[in-house]
Amino acid sequence: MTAIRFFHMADLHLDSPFKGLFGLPEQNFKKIRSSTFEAFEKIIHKAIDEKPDFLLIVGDLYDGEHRSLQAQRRFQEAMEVLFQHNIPVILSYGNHDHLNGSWTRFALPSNVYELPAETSVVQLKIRGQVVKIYGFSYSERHIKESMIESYPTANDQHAIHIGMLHGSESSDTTHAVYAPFKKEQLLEKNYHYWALGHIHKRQLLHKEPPIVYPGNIQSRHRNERGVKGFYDVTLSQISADLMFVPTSAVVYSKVEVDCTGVFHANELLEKCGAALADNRQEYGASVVELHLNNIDEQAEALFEHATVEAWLETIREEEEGIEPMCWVQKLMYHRTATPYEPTAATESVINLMEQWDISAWKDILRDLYQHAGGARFVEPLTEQDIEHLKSSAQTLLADEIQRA
Ligand SMILES: [Mn+2]
Repeated sequence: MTAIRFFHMADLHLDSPFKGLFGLPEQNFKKIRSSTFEAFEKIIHKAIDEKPDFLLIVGDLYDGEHRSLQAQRRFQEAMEVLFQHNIPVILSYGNHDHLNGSWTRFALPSNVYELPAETSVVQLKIRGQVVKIYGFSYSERHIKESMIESYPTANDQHAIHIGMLHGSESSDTTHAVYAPFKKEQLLEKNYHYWALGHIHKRQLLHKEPPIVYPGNIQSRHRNERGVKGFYDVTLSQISADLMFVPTSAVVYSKVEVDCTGVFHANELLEKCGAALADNRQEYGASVVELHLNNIDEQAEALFEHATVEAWLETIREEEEGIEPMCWVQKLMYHRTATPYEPTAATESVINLMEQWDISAWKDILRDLYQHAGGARFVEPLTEQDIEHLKSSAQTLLADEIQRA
C-alpha cells in the first residue's frame, strides 16, 4: 500500500494589515506586520528540506480581494522555489481572495494547479499511486449555497481521493456561513481525506477518514489565540497520520497574574514581568492580553492614583527592548467579588441583561459598531466579548450601587 505525504494548510491571509494595533514601537509593528509572510516562509523551508509529495492550500491565500502586490510577489517566488524542487501545489481561492476581485495578475509556475470556480479534479501519480484531488475556487465573495453536491462520489478503488473545501459546517452559526456542508455529506463521498479551510481555529471534525481544519498559519487578532500552523499528513488508502506543525511568527496569548497579597507597585510590576517572561519562554514573540486577577481592596489602592492606561504604559516600558518582543495590547483587571446586598432594582437590571441574546447586544452596541469613522478600528464582536461586557457591566453596576 503506497503512502503519500502532503502538507495541508489554509487561510494564509498573506499581508494581513493588523488594523487593531496602536501605539507600538516601529520594530514591533514591523515584526507583527510581516508575521503572515514569516509563517508562510517556514512552511516553504520545511517543504524544501523534507520534500513532501505535494502541498494543498485551501482558500484565503490573500487577505483582501485586491491581493496586495507584495503578497502576490512573495507567493509567486515561493512557488518558483517549489517548482525547482519538483513539488506540486494544488490551491483554491476562498471568500477573501475570490475570483471576482480586481488585482494585478502574476503568472504562477506550472507546478501550481489553481482550481477554477467549477468543482474540478486534479490527478497526480506518486510512486505509481494515483491521487485525485477535488475542489473549487470562490467565483465571488459570498457563496451561501451548498457546494457539496458538485463533488463526485469516489468510484475509482485504486486511487486515493482527497476533497478540498473552503466553507463551514452548517450547524456552526458562530461564523458567516459559506459553502455550508454537513459532516455526513462529506462522508458519503467516500474520500480518504477532507482538507478544509475557512475556520481559523484548528479542529478535527472526524477521525476516520480525517475531516480537518488546520486553522490559519498566523493569528490576525486577539480572538485568534494560541499557536497556529498546518498539518503534515501521511496518507494511504487504509491509514492517515497527521502531525501538526507550528508556524506562528507571533503568538497571541492571554497571560494571567494572581494579585493576591500585592501591596506595592513594584510587586505588581515584578509579578507582571515574571508572567510575561514565562509567556516569552513558551511562545517567543507575542501579543498579550494581560489579566490582573484577584485584585483585593489592598491591591486596588494601586489603581486609585494611577489609571489602567498609566499602568499599561509602565508595563510596556518594562518590556521594551527585550527580545523576542512581547507587546501588551490590553490590560484588564478583575476585582475579587465584593459582596453586596442585591436590591430589587439591581436584580431587575441584571436579569434584563441576562435575557439579551447576541442580536440584542449587537443592537445595543450599534452606535459603536456602525460608527462611520470608528467601526473599522474595532474587531468583530464575538460571544466572548459579550460575556466579558456582561460581567463588567454587572460589576460596574454593583459597584456604583454600593458607592451610592
Ligand atoms: Mn480565512
